[in-house]
Amino acid sequence: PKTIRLSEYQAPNYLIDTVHLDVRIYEHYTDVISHLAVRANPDVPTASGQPLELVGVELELLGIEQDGATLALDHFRIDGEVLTIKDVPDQFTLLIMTRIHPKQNTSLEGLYVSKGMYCTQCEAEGFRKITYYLDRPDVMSRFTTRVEAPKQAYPVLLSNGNPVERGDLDDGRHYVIWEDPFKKPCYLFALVAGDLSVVEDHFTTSSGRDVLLQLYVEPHDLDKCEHAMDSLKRSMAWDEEVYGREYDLDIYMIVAVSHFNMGAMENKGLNIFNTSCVLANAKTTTDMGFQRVESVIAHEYFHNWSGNRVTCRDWFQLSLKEGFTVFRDQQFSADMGSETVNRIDDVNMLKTVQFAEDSGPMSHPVRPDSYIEINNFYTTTVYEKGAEVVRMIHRLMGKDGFRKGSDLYFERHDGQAVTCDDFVQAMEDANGVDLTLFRRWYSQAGTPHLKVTSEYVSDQNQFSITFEQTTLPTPGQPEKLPLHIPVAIGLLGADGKDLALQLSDGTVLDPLNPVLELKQAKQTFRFNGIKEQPVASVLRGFSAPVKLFYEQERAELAFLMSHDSDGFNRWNASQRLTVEVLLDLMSAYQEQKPLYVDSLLLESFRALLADESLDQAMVAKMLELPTEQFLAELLPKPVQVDAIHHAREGLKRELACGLRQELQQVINRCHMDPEYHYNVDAVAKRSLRNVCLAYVMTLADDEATELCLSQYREAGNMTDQLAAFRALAHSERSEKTQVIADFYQQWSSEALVVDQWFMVQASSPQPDALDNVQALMQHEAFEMTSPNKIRALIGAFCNNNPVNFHRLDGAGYAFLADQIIALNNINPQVASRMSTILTRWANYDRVRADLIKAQLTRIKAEKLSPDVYEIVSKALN
Ligand code: HT7
Ligand code: ZN
Repeated sequence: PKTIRLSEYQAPNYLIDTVHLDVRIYEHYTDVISHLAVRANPDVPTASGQPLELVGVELELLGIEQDGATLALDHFRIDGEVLTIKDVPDQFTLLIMTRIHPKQNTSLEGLYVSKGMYCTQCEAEGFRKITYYLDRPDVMSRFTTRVEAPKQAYPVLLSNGNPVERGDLDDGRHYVIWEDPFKKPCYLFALVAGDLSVVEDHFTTSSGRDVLLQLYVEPHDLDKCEHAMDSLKRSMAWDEEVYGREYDLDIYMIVAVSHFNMGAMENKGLNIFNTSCVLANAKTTTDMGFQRVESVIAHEYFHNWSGNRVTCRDWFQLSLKEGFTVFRDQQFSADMGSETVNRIDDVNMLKTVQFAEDSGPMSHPVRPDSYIEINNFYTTTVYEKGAEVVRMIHRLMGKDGFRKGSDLYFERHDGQAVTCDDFVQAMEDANGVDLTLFRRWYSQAGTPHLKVTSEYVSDQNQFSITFEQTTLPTPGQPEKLPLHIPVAIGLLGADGKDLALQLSDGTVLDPLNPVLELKQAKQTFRFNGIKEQPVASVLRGFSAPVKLFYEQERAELAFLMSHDSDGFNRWNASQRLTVEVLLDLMSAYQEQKPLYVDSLLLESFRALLADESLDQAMVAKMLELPTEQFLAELLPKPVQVDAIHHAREGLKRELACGLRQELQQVINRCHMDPEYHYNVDAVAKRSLRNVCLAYVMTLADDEATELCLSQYREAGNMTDQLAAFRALAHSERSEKTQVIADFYQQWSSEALVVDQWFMVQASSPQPDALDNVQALMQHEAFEMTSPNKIRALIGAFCNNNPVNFHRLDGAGYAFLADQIIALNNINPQVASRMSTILTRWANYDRVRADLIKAQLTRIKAEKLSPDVYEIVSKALN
């Protein structure tokens, strides 16, 4: 497979001004007739006279006409995926007729069929599976699409833009013509044909235009649309208010499909969503599910500006639209709910998944330099680290400065395909600042380590703090340079209040946003006028995506835990204290000594449970122990798989034992409400109750079991029912067999609940988990062609069940390798995502590392898709 490099980017020789697509759906195949208006690119002096090269994958070419005349065989040639047309004039039309077989397309790219519904997925390079085209984001065209299909089976025919004509044809067929007035790259093209029900609403934009909102779903999902529709209207209003961005078409459509490789896709005016990211109601969806729907709806909507109106020049610039849009959806979620809790969740995920990616063989910069398969670069580095980079710009520019920059960016580049550098340039120009050094965040891979030391000199009333930044080498980048790192900071006095911050050079830090800007490998800042030994709260709000190393006493952590004015660092202090205690327990486990839990943690948790004045969502977060995956990433390597697991389980039990009464009081106080409401307080109450329930059930006595069973039976919503179900299913109690069967029976007709059922069983810590997963692969509800089912069963086992996946006999690894080999032929994108799990072998002990490498070698010996090949070969390098 060929490596594509950013350094080799060349503007296209030809542009396509208009595209008329005629898509005719028949029982066994689909014909696509594409009419293109092509011209040589005036910005490329050498373009004129060059052959035209279009790409196509798995297409049957039926014929080509140039300027109305059939193209003779000696005027074009097909070489692999490239259709080359020689001797073309500077301006001409092309008519290309191709035949495709969507029903056989299990890759879920291009045009495919999901539960009888035709739908498309063109990002990143799926359009080439529909017709020959210049399938690259810097070729932007005006699209008209005619969709034709049998009317009874496919009454709904959709594409981008506005419907301009529809009619009936012979043989029970019908058609609809759609016109998209905006130029777009083909990755934003979409088409849907199916038998769908629709929910409608309206939104009036700030300039008074009426927008028709439509949500298309299968008829039995009509009762799960309200939350998505409300979220959409909130997103539209928010983007007007916070970014001044108005929606630009008369119609905004969302279609829910069950077979989908990712969460959703922002096709212009016709978003296509994985059912899991759009459908929600109290009975079938957890609070976390509601949150996910809200944020994905917002994310795709925000792409209308950050991605569609201003798009990417090439796929190396993916973070231009994804990092910025994730940042925007994070801001939106923070505004809709609790800013602190959202930040905690986002940072937890970054530290667990992105930090792991950044220290492995797939480590790459936010703007990658090269790729074999672009689908492999829809990564947490491009998305989440990319969002952190935008967040740092926001912090450095301030809210108003950032808005000035984004206004300039949208105005300057509307209708263009641009680069990450253009984004930074707009921020610089709007604010009159120089971000030259900051740009390194886009090109340098790896997570910087930030070592912090501090000293208080009482007779000088001075507190000094020193930062040393280093970044370890990553593949292809042996040398690393210092980065521009904003470090938000606070110093707490003995009363727990923030002290005024003045540097020794006289600079007074903004009390609302105190930030130190690091630009060198080592830097010291001295604060004057500090009359008492302070406790430092460093990297507030996780102001930069770095690994912080700052030794603080346990008592200081407990102090921050109860006094820090920064909610994020309050939580972080509790995590750091918990990790310290877990380290004690890991040593005890390894030395086969009794587990002893530091009373400082126990008493801090007791105080948290008792204090009703605290934000209850935050209390729930502080009580949640770091996951085994988080600890695996955080602690020194090789990962102590078993010690982590047993220490964590032991700590849960010890805390449950020591705090049983308090836990039960919280459970009583946070009683289940008969009616479900999705709002900040209700979500907080449920989360706190269910964290406490999980603690109590670790004791697995009769009383705890009865508590879970009654919650399981009486819960009026999925959040409470699933929490009780999980606690029972993960226990050793014999009652669980009946509960597992009962849950399936109750929910077998709700695919998304069945996914939860698979997930809970796959993540069970009990030693029979792998046997159960293997048996569930044969279950009537499991489908190897459904990414949701694969993620729910195989993904949950391999990602969320470390102690069973990393079994010392290697059975977990062999199981995953079998599935990757099978999936490689069915759905390469999903197969390659699964194979990234095996790239972390170097983090494990010799025995496990060798077992993982043996499976990678076994996979590599197969005939692989470029997707899986890239991951496996880089992992073995
Ligand atoms: N922009 C979308 C990316 C996406 C995608 C990429 C590769 C293969 C399938 C895909 N489905 C959607 C989603 C987003 O970030 O909004
Ligand atoms: Zn996106």
